Amino acid sequence: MGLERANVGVFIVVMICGCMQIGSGTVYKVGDSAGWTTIGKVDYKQWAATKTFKVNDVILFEYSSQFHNVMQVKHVHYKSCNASFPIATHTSGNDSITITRHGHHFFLCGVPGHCQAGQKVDINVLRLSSSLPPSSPPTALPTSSAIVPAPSSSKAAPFYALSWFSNHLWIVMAVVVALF
Ligand SMILES: [Cu+2]
Repeated sequence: MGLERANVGVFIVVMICGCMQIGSGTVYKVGDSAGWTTIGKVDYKQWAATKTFKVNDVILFEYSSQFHNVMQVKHVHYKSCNASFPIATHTSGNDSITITRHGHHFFLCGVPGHCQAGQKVDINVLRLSSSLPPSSPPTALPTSSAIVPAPSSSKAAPFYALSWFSNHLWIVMAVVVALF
C-alpha cells in the first residue's frame, strides 16, 4: 500500500470514528458557561432539570482544580453533603464522566462548605426504552406470504456493533495508527 493511499485510509477511518463519536452521546457541561463553582450561586438542580440525560452522554465538569473537585456519592451522602465516602473522585478540573447506566448519579464538591453552598448535582438518566411501548410482532397478513423482514433483530445488531465500536474508538484508532 502506497503512502498516499495509507494516508487516505487513516483519514477515512478518523472521519468515520469522529462521526460515530458525535453520534454516541451528548456532552453536557455542568453549569453551562459558569461551570462547576460556588461563585454566582448556580442552581445545579435547575440546570439538570432542563436536560434529558441518556446513557452514553458525557457529563463535563470544568473548574479550577485548586479550589474544587468532583465526587460521585450515594444518595444519602448527597443529601447530607457528606464527602467522606465517595464512590469516585475526580480532580483534574476538566473531568468528563460518561454515563453508562440509567438512574441517578449524584455528584458534589468535596471541598468543605461547597456542597452546603449548593455545589452538588443530581444527574438523573431516564430509562428511555421502558417509556416506549413494547415491540409487538407485525400483524400477519392473512393471504400474503411475502417476506417481511423482522424489524427488531435487524435493527438491534448494527446498533450494538456501532455502540461497541464507538465505546472502543480509541483502541480501534490506536490499532489503525500503529498499522499505518
Ligand atoms: Cu468546590
